[in-house]
Amino acid sequence: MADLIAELAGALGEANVLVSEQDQAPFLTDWLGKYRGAARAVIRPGSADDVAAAMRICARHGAPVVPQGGNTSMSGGATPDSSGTAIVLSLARLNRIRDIDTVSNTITVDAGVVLAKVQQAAQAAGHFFPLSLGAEGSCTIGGNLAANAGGVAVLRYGTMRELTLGLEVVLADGRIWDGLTALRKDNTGYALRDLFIGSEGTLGIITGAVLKLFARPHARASAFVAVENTAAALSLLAAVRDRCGDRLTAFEFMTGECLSLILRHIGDARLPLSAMPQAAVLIELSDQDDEPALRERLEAALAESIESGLVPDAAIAQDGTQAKAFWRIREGVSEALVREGKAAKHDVSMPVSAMADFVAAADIAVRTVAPGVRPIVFGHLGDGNLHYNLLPAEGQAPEAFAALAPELTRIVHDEIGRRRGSISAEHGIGQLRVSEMPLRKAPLELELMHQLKHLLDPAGLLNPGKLLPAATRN
Ligand code: FAD
Ligand code: 2HG
Ligand code: ZN
Repeated sequence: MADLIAELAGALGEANVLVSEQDQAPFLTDWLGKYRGAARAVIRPGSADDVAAAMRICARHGAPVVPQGGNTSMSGGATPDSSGTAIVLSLARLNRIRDIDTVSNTITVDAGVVLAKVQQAAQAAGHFFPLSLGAEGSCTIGGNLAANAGGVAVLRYGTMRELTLGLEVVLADGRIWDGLTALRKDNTGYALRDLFIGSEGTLGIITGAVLKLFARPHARASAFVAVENTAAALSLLAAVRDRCGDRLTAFEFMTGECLSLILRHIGDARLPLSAMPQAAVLIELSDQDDEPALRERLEAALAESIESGLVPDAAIAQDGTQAKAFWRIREGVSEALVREGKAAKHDVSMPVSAMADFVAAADIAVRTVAPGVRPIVFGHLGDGNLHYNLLPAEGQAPEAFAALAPELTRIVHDEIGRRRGSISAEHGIGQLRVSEMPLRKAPLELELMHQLKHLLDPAGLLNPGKLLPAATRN
């Protein structure tokens, strides 16, 4: 059999098969700097047909394939293991907007298109694509789909799954499934699309997608609101929802510790309140009304909460620049955490009604085991999704904290289990959580997942070591 690398170079062109250490380097570590892998080659196909050809070659050679989009995974999902046997398949060259249909309200794109480019294309066509997250300048639609990304507008528009109508997927054996339909109603059997969304590159390589477009909101109103704790934030959520209904687009929570961290590390972040609060919420409304009317509505909702004593302080953005400054704070959290040190990260979800109790219980439990540990808690409160990050106690050696981290994670996830929550709300299982799957998933659920994996990838070549633990493979 001809050499794997030579065959790939023959199919994709030598320039699209990267073998040198220097060329491969950016593809072999993750955004958080937690994982470092090795690869036989990084390949850069330019079309779905190229991906299919590459998959056929890899299947013949039994070479594992790690799909990679923008490489912003928070769970090490796009980083190969250290064996050096994998082919990293970058979708970056599949970067075309294929079609915008303003009657059907859909946009059809290659999987490697960067999210921000899709947002811009939708806007240029007078429409709106609502997925929005801190990494939107570099993450790709394929990665968003494979991770079923959430972000800051899920409250109103749903996760990536809810924003998707059709998919094009290259299977492990190189066949192309053309499921690029733009149908909003199709009851002709199992929803294969939904199988691939959230599959983290373990069932197929997504090469294209039909996404939903929405009416572009004409008005936005944003407020940065102090609250005393998670329970107060939840009461505020109910009050704002009651007053503003579906206009409520984002409701992002941050504790005071989280805000202090951001101000310490993000140079251009400024707190828009008179003093550091116990916690704060960034609220955004959007609709088709005019902006002053929407701002008035938000002001009225907040005035009631200020009067009732629920809200000690609040700032309402008077223009787009101020609103942007509010969002700069929220979007600086991940970067601030990285600058502070290695956090034990948790991306958990639970019923919204359980959140205040969860935070109180988890804070006590982790402090019992690790006195001085610093919980940095923030997230998408309206979705029942918190990012419960733990930083070492001041002055604690990183190695000492790293040794404690698995126990802290067990404690946090036990609290989540008690509330029937999930140990991954939006970042995926990747390699970060894979060993916890047998503990946190019902055996029947895991068995069915393994059977589906076996059906679509019998040789186990697609993103091995991610999502499904090898030890429980049937
Ligand atoms: P990658 O990191 O390249 O890959 C992610 C996973 O998808 C991997 O398992 C990979 O193998 C697989 N994959 C990639 N492309 C394909 C494809 N075409 N076909 C099949 N599998 C593929 N996530 C949220 O949900 N909400 C947030 O608010 C959020 N904020 C973030 C903020 C920052 C600063 C960062 C760094 C990350 C954030 N993330 C968030 C995490 C991450 O999930 C998203 O950034 C994004 O969805 C990943 O897209 P990507 O193109 O970078 O995918
Ligand atoms: C966010 O909501 C992301 O900002 C990243 O999901 C969360 O860094 C994190 O823990
Ligand atoms: Zn998030």
